[in-house]
Amino acid sequence: MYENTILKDIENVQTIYIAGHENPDGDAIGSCFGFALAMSKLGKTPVVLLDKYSEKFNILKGGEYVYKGDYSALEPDIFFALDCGDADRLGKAKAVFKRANVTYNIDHHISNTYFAQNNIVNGDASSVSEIVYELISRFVEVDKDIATALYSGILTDTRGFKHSCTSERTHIIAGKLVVAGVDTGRIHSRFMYEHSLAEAKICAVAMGRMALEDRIAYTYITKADMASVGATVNDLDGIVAYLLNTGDAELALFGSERDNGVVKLSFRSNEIDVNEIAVGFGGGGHKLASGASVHGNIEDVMAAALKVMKDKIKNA
Ligand SMILES: [Mn+2]
Repeated sequence: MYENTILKDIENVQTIYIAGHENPDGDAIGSCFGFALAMSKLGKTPVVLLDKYSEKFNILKGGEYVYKGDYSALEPDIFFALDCGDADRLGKAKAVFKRANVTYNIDHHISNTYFAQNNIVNGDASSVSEIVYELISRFVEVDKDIATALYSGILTDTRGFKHSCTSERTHIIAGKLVVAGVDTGRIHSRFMYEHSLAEAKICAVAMGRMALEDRIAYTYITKADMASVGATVNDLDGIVAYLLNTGDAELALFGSERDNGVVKLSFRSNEIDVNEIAVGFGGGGHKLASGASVHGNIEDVMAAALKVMKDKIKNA
């Protein structure tokens, strides 16, 4: 296992850089916080590089290590990239990663490009939070704060222990985290059910435009939609799952307009491989959950994605 390599690599350094993917989700945030708290327990100084994330995550410990300053002067001795399938997923932290002496890539995306010096990639793991638990529990006592961060990552990336990569091992680890003190009721309410007013309103806009064709549930939202209800990209997470929950749907597609003419596509599936579809659009992810960022007009990009999905479902 890699835990000895990690311990050796951090032995003579003080500051430990840790980053998740851009537009961080629960797994990116939970794994970064859990890892940072573990490093702090070892007497190290964690520096977490994360984009702006939903305020929901403010109940987790570890946020105090998020670096708010300018990235241009950072010269890391060691850098851990978490939950990133490729270096571009690091967003503006990518340049910092490139300057680091020692680099680690800890991930569970099957599309991972092995972009670091040390690559700990397990496509069968439910989440990076699960992998981080396996690593750090060998050299740190996992306390309530670490456990809560990692449990939140596992819970959100499996959408409540539901996705196919949820294994017996996932449940065993979750059990250990519960024993370490996670308040499961509070964490489930917070991350599985709670939403802001802006999330509810943007969801309503998206659902007003939803359609179901050939067992594909799909919809999209524009930047103007987000502005009209005061929503941000952090408020869009629940929409694609809601689409796939439609009784007759086998596949779900959600498109959202981003900056600079980019459309973010999210694909979800009950069984059919949507990683292949995302890769075809220059993205990737998991068999049943994937995404891609595509340049173009939102209606054209949606039509192109829908065509590929229809062909796929006909041949499935
Ligand atoms: Mn993940």
